[in-house]
Amino acid sequence: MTVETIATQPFQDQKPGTSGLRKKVKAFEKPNYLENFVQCIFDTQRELQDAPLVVGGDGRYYNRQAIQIILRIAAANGCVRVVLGQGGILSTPAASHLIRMHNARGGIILSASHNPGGPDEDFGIKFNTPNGGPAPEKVTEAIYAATLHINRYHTLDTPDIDLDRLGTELVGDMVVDIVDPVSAYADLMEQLFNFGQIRALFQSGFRMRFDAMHAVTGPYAREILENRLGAPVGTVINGVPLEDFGHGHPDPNLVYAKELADYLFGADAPDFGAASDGDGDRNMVLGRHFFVTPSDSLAVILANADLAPGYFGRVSGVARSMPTSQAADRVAAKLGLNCYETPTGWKFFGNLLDAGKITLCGEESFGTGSDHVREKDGLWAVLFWLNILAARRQSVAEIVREHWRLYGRNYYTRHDYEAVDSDAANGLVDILRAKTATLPGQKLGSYTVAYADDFRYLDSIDNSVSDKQGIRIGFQDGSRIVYRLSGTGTEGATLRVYIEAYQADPAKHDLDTQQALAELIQIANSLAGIRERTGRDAPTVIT
Ligand code: VG1
Ligand code: CO
Repeated sequence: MTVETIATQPFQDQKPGTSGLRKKVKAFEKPNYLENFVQCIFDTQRELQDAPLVVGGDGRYYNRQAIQIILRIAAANGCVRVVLGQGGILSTPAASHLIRMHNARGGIILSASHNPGGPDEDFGIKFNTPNGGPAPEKVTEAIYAATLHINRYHTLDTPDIDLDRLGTELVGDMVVDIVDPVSAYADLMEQLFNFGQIRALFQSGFRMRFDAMHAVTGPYAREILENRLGAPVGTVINGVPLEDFGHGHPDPNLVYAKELADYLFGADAPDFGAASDGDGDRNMVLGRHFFVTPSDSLAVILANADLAPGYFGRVSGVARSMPTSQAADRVAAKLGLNCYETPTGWKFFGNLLDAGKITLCGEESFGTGSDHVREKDGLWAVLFWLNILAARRQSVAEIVREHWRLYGRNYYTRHDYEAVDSDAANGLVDILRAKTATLPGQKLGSYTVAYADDFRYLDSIDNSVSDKQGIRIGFQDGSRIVYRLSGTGTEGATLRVYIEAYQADPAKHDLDTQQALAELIQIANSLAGIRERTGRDAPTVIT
């Protein structure tokens, strides 16, 4: 088999963001765009040749074409074996699990996660390291540096392989093992949670709905919830993965998973509702007429971890991303567990998980996970909740309210301003950053600023430093306002404003969140001059 070496020109815009390189499909379809990036992965990660490489994606438009291109480049670069999900499909957590299970040297995951899919929408590619987690910044920076001066890539002149047939295919001399994307992952879940107890819960008449949003989790949820746990057929809705997610926005929040939210807040609401995103790593959890914020979900899971067999007596600590509410910190303090604050993005949890410093971790953006893989895991979180519900036999609302009585409530909201003019958004953050030095001690409304900075993270394991991770303004009573710009969008800029206040008094635990936080929201808007700078009167999405 002769390797072809093709001349190419660098692209200037291949810097990975919060979670890989995400662009419009049209950008990826440009000649050599994907090829360059993939070749740079091989140029910088030399060890990828020897052991298996795991490849799969969320099934969105361009997934199949991209996989054929990647397989040829992998073979031409001397990779000996690839483990590929059937049909080119792997949820992000399932890919992470396969990397670990096969002792792979890494993985390539194709997804733009919660961003819409289709010929005019988004695509993405991400490299994961042998621990199964998203590559840390030093790796993504090396790949990016290579993209800036690449002048050739290697490929083979071979026909496309059949991605749908389980078994072995050859691309040149490279073996491609096409595996069932679901079974190994479902087996792992069965080891972590008490499936017998959850089965009994369903038998008792407990009702739930899982909205797969026409994204990758459909087949996983059907196998686990309906086949292995005995939930009635039809529990999983929108369960067929589609290349454009049925024109939807596969982002499990109250705005984009409206069908599910309406059902859970309606007259015939079931006991439990959940949804996942495009690539299966996010989760939204709802009880009957009750929304659980992701920050609270992490805290409740931490407080109840002993109820799940895979976690009984072995939780060492927790980490949360900086903008995530401090609810989990309160549980960790009470239980005497380690607690870490990391920048936004799952890649920052990897070192802490690998070192055993933490067992559980989460982000306010509907991401929750543990050391079972090195990605956040949507279905895992849903199963953790089912395990808790099955063991405690209380409603979701009762469990969360009881949690607040015990630990206090961290009122929390995130306001997103999507597709804002990039210069305006950067200007807004620059001005805030400049203000931070003078803010401490100032009184804003009834709040006094305790500290203000641009978050800088020092990784306690490898001593790497990541700065400019978001403007934090902390008040004397523990309330916080955080501003940061999204690193996953593909159109203009997205400004995220995160607002949090702690309430210990149980008599004040049933307020509407936006009302409870009204004064802080006002302060956040005026301090940053959001209306004047972005021209927006209101956020695009409020969570
Ligand atoms: C967002 C979230 C972040 C998450 C990231 C990837 O990033 O805020 O918490 O880790 O998406 O999630 P940003 O930079 O847009 O705020 V996913 O489900 O895209 O892999
Ligand atoms: Co995702």
